[in-house]
Amino acid sequence: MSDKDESPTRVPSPEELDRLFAALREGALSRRRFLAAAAAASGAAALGACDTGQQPSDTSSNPERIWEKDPAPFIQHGTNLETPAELIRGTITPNELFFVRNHGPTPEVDPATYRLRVEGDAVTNPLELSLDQVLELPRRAVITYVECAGNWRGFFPETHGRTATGSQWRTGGAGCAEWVGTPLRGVLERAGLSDAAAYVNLMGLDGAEFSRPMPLDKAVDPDTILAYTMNGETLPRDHGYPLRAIVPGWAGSNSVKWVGRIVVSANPIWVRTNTESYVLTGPDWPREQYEPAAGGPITELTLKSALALPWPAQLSPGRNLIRGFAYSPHAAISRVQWSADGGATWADATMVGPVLPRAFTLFEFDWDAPAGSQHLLVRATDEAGNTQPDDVPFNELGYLLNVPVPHPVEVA
Ligand SMILES: Nc1nc2c(c(=O)[nH]1)N[C@H]1C(S)=C(S)[C@@H](COP(=O)(O)O)O[C@H]1N2
Ligand SMILES: [Mo]
Repeated sequence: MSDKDESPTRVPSPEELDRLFAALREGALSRRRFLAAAAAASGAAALGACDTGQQPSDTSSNPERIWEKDPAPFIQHGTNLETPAELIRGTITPNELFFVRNHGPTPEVDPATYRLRVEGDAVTNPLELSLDQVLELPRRAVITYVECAGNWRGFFPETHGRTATGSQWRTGGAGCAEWVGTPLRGVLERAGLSDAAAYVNLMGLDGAEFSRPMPLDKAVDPDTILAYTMNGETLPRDHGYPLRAIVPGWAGSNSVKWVGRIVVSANPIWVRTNTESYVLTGPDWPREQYEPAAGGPITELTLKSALALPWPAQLSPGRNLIRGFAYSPHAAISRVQWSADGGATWADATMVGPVLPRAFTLFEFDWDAPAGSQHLLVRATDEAGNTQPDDVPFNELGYLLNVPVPHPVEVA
């Protein structure tokens, strides 16, 4: 497994990864072997996959056809697919590698009969639009990451000595893409909002009937769009074909997939996803304050940075080029620091590639790794002056964790 004459953190070229995906599709490479090969191409020694205790997937791991995409490269959590962080190698996450957070199986929506309906007590001119009509509306392209509010939840035992309820994601519940669609604002304007309009609920066509309300202010932000392409391709089914919301900087649950209905109301709209889930609960969030929700509904995400290495990683002693990615919902990343001594001393990493607000920003640094069990810490700062905190209060459902978590590295 350890091919020591290769730099252990070499990032696979887009061509290499394309070749692997092509071989996988043609059946020239088994699904089981794909993960090992992809990890080997990134110098990752397939550890990320092995150490989850999960089998690399084969067809039997997608029994009810939960996803359209091939689950092989991913770490699976029920109906969700986590991107192995060592495969993050650019600002843009390829569609094949983009994480999937599904409350049920990916639905098949017929574009011919698809309709987007806009209605509610604060709508003066209820609308029904066909897909063709949506595609004719003004276009806007947005490069932004989408992140599940529960990303990093799997670190709570380490940071707080307690397990939070839900899928135990490490750092791969986020991805960054270029989305093209039409601003939600324009659709709402066509539907004519009354002065009282205050809340907007986006509703999915999946069997889980997933929906998530947001305040009007965010719905009319010019960058909140209804997207129909992802990285230049028709929106993939797993990511919401034919139409999904993209709500930059806010918890992924707001970016409702397979949107079929939009309800605008003068009053707060309470559904499961803003009363029972996607709320901050626990001793630090007194319930009474948020009735009828069990805690404060999550809106904006938190600033984070992560290493593009398997968990745990295996490296050779001596000089290693370490890479990672950072992102903030507030502003562009301005600084990334790293520490190999538990945070006693920090050095600056170098940012590489585009530095865009609300997008993955890549960084790298050289580490002269001593033999033995080591830990690496990274910490990002954004242009708005936010830095990853040393400590955050616990919340029972395990959202928004962003304290720097020591990344285990075996150096041998
Ligand atoms: N209709 C619908 N939309 C949905 C979901 C869902 O299960 N159904 N999951 C949400 C959650 S919790 C997240 S984090 C994002 C994930 O987007 P992705 O699967 O495209 O990565 O989709 C959101 N939109
Ligand atoms: Mo999510």
